[in-house]
Amino acid sequence: MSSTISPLQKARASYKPKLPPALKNGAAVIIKEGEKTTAMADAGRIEQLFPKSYGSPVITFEKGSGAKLQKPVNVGVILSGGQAPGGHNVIAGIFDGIKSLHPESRLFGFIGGPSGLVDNKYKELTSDIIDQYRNTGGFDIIGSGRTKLETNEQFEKGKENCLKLEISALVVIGGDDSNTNACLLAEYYQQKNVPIQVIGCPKTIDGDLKNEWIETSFGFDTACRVYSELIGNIMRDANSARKYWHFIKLMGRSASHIGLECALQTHPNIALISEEVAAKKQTLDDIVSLMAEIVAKRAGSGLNFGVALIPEGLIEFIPEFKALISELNDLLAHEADTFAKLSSISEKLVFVNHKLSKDSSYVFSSLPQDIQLQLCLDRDPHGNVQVSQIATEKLLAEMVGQRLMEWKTEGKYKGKFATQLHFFGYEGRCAAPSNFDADYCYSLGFSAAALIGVGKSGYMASVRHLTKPAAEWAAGGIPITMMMNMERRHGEDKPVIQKALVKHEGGPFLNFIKNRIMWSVETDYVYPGPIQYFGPTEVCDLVTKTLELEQA
Ligand code: FBP
Repeated sequence: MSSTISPLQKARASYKPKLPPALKNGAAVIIKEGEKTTAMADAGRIEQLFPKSYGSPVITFEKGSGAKLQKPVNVGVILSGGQAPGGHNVIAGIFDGIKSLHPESRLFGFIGGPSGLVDNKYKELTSDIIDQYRNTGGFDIIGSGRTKLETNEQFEKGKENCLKLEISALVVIGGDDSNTNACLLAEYYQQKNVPIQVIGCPKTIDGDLKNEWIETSFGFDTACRVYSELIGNIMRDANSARKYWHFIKLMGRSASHIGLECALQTHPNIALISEEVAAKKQTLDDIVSLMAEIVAKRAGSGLNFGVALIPEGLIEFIPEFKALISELNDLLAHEADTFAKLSSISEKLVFVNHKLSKDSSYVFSSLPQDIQLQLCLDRDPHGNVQVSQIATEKLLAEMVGQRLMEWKTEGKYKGKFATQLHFFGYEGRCAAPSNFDADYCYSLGFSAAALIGVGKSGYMASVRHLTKPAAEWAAGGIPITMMMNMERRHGEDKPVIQKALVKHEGGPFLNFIKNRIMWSVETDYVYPGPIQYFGPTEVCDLVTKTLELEQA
């Protein structure tokens, strides 16, 4: 922790996050259990793979106090994957929650993500440490990492390290893949009668870990507010200078929730939604034409400027690229050694190109070399393409520029097209959590503690009714297997939590399509400004447009 803290950080340290009513008296709760559950899809396979965890009921915490623990509990916590605003408040919530179960309970943070558990790198998180991090952004209290916890050897090492510290419960704070692995770990320990509970918490700025029970992942709210502030600032510049088209790529890996939310907050002239591209089977050429038409139309009204939002994962949703990436994933998984041994870039690209099917090779060959290379970069430990490293905004700006040149030659377009390129991702991942994320995260951590208190494992902490004031929030736990289906990863079928993509029939998307034509031709920009932490509730206690419209 730095020796100097900003005035805002100092003032923010005393913010007391709000809790759902059922947790107001502490984490010793009374629970209500629902019916036996199934899985999102492929129920038979999931049941086979998770015989102990499959079918567990949904748990709701009820108002009133349950029994406190007779003995203190030692808990381990892991931050997994990309940073998301509010992680420190989840940890503070776990800490305060387990102390309310028994004042001598202890919290250990595994350092640097899941690898900390395997390599026994940890630090005890005492109240002095926790107090310095309350309501702050970042994951720096213990660090995060992308190591995949999936082998029995790792599970065994984790067991040994936990038992040495007398840890009887682990909380994994992560996205869909990390929570999938938390469930594998929970199942393994239950099958081997290892007395360690495993609880997950839904984290990711991408907003794609959500379903009926998990209304949103934490960090999405704050990250989208930061990006929307920046987009609004750029819009005001674009509208003042009137000479640039700004192509802005927005983080969010696969789903376009971030792009959609930012579009709803700021009203850009163009916002591409990957899921729509996939549904309409739009080719790269279709997308370029669509964008060029909007540029030309605005130019026709003398508006040679604009703002276009491009979701990070777009390329994976364009059908011809989807097929190419899937072939590349399998190819690079199976031929990793040969590929690594090739010394020059051109040798690597030729090797890959020769192994591709005719159609994919055609698409691959049509791309600039830098994009070809970006598509062949190392996958992340979960087998995903690292889409944040693919310069889609550059590719599109160049292709739209070329299309407009052609139209100019044909006399169809007379405007000017100068671009500025941006990529917003890291700017928002560690921002100080908004009031919403500060409250939500603390409540998630507290719920995780409550689930530990009632002896549950293989559950994800859940806080619902989020568009209402916290005084009406409902908290509980959802069996992780309930959110799973089978998907192809690294060339194999694996059980994973189903990713939530943008729904075409959902309120946020319907609201967007109702307005986008007007936004494209007019300059109807909204300037949201920075997140407000102090002041009237109507500016400080907002929820995302996505949540509002989903629950409307
Ligand atoms: P998680 O799914 O782990 O929360 O990561 C989110 C994310 O920010 C994505 O939006 C982005 O594609 C990725 O992480 C970038 O990861 P890294 O910083 O490791 O390159």
